[in-house]
Amino acid sequence: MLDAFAKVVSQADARGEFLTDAQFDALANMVKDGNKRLDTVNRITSNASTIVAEAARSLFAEQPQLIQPGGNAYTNRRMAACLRDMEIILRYVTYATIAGDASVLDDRCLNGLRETYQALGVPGGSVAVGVQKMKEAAVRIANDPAGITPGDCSALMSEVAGYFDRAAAAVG
Ligand code: PEB
Repeated sequence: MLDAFAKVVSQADARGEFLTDAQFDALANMVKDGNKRLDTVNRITSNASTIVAEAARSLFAEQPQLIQPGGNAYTNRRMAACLRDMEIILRYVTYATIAGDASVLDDRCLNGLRETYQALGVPGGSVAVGVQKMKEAAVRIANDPAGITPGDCSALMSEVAGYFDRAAAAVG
């Protein structure tokens, strides 16, 4: 598990060289915009249940077979497992965002997840749709200019969106 700083250090050390200008600039920008990152993670974290509920409602409205008898979210046990899975994935997206690196998401959440779903008979494509819906809700909430010093968060929002896309691609 790496963060953006440890990643650059391990890359430089593998070459036996000092940090390159490009590596240094990327980290300097990350530090400069650090409050945006902290605010983003704070907002997603404190709205996690809203993000999961909104995405799940929208998924089940689009794919009602999931909540009908025989569906993979039918019965409260499966529904609870489904909501829990979405929350776990969202939690790892917040870890990747604060770290500025996807490795925690890859190593601790996504590695083997597709195979797990295949073994359980859970439709990975539907999980991927749920993750995309969490992305929409999370970016909307994180990027809301209300109640915060306004600024350009486009690069950070694409980074966050990229972590959701990575999760969706890992299971879909
Ligand atoms: C992954 N999910 C489930 C299980 C595991 C995971 C390991 C089996 C064990 C259990 O039921 O608890 N666990 C989860 C995860 C990590 C982890 C992401 C990462 C670290 O440790 N059903 C649907 C939707 C979808 C869904 C498409 C979006 O209809 C999910 C939610 N996951 C779902 C369901 C089960 C499950 C288990 C329904 C239960 C399957 C079953 O027992 O039939």
